[in-house]
Amino acid sequence: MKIAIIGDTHFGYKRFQEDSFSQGAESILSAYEKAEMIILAGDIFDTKIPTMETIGETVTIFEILKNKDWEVKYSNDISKIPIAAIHGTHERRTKGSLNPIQLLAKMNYLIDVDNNCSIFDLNEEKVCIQGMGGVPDEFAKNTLRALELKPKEGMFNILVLHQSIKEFMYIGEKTSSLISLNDLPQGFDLYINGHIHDYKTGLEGKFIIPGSTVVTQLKPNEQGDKGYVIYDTNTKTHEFIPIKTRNFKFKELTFEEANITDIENKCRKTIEEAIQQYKEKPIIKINLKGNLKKGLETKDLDLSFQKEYKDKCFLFISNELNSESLKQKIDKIREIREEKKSIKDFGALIFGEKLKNAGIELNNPGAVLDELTDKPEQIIERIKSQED
Ligand SMILES: [Mn+2]
Repeated sequence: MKIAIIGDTHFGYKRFQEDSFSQGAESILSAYEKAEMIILAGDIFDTKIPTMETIGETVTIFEILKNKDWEVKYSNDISKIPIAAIHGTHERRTKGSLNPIQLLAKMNYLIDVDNNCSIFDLNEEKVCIQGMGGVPDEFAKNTLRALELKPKEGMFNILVLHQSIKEFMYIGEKTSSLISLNDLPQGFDLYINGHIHDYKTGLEGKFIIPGSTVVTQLKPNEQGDKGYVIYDTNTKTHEFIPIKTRNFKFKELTFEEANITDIENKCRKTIEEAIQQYKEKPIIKINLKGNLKKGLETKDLDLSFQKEYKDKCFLFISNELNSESLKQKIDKIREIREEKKSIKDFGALIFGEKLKNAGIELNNPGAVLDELTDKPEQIIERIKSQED
């Protein structure tokens, strides 16, 4: 079976809304031509409650998929088209609320494989797809364990995730709470992961990250080709299919005792080179680092020259000059935030212990605590209905 694997399309992403639709659609429609089924690895939409316009635009793209006479059949309901998906972290809503992937499933545009084992047939071949929709990274390990996902005998088994994975993070990113490849349930023939926005593979081709189809984070790792993957279950090999995307240039400029004109000139040079290099209005992100000449302050910097380029590129300049003290401030905020995070974990731990003492065993007390903080009325409703 030839399976197209498409990552984060982020339909409706505000900053580059048109790109999100045109580039996502290009991947989906190319997959429609080339593959026998499609897997979407989460963050199809950019938000958990997309606008009507975004839903409308997305439905228009998915509607085309219904035109094909798909040979691959969904075993539970052969009238459905073989598009499997999970929700990503951007689409995650609390239990009981309808997320946009569940909405598309209700509209028969796809099959939601979150916590669900779905079997797809192509003649004699059976492919079983199981998924875990995106959860906050600190809950990933427990949620994965609680689902107890196991491959099914006599089939080609695929697990679809949408998480940060320790082995694929960059230097400087915090990895201690992340799941690693070793935490994955054993025995699947193929692991697919969304969430990470550049194409990557691991486990000798058994772990595939297709990457996003649109630039959203303005990070250096988003400069590479964007596209999707076609995996062949017979040869157990895959191919990355690049799509036409808006070019993205990331540049870090470091200064030492710089004056204002130095900075402007270097910025202009970078911008003009990128405009020259790429024909169609590129995205340019410049990070200014280092320090200014003594006596000058960050506020003396005039970046109004940016306006001159507004028709030629999408320009983002981030000013981190003289940021020694600023950096310390950021570190402090980060520290507090991380502390908060661990307090949350700690809270889940105490909560779990208290419940245990009361004779209640929960697989994932963190998720219940999450629901309690996110949507307390829902839990209260549930308790009330049990009291009645
Ligand atoms: Mn994403």
